[in-house]
Amino acid sequence: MTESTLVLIKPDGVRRNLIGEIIRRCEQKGYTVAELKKIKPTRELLAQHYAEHEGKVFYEPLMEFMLSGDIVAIRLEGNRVIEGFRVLAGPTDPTTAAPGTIRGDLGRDWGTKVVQNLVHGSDSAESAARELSLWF
Ligand code: IDP
Ligand code: MG
Repeated sequence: MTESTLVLIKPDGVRRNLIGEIIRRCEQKGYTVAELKKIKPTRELLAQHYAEHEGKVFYEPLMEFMLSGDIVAIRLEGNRVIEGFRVLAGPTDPTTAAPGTIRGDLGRDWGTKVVQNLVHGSDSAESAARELSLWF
């Protein structure tokens, strides 16, 4: 059964003109861009999206970062795309993310309070369903 995941190109990716490069990697892998939009989300939407991180030290910097510019939201489709996009993205920390991954190839530590790592990808089927209904 084909599944969908939510991919966000975060404000750092949009500012650095990496929208095309990130989508290229998804398409080259064989996944399909089913829906796509460029938006400036509200704080309310982001608070729902990142509800699991409320109260953590990086929560407020994360909210400010995600509010700092446009975001591209994508519904990416394909068999096992939830797991597959997380592998394409690489782990959270771009300094140690392996070369070959989006975060490993395109990201680095910029000395900011929140890790700027270019993309978000849903981490489970439950998260994907919840997040897709928030953003689309
Ligand atoms: P993920 O994006 O790899 O799923 P999460 O743990 O869900 O990582 O965290 C959401 C976002 O919050 C990360 O992508 C990153 O931007 C930021 N973040 C997570 N952990 C830290 C941290 O320990 N310090 C600073 N920022 C963090
Ligand atoms: Mg996460």
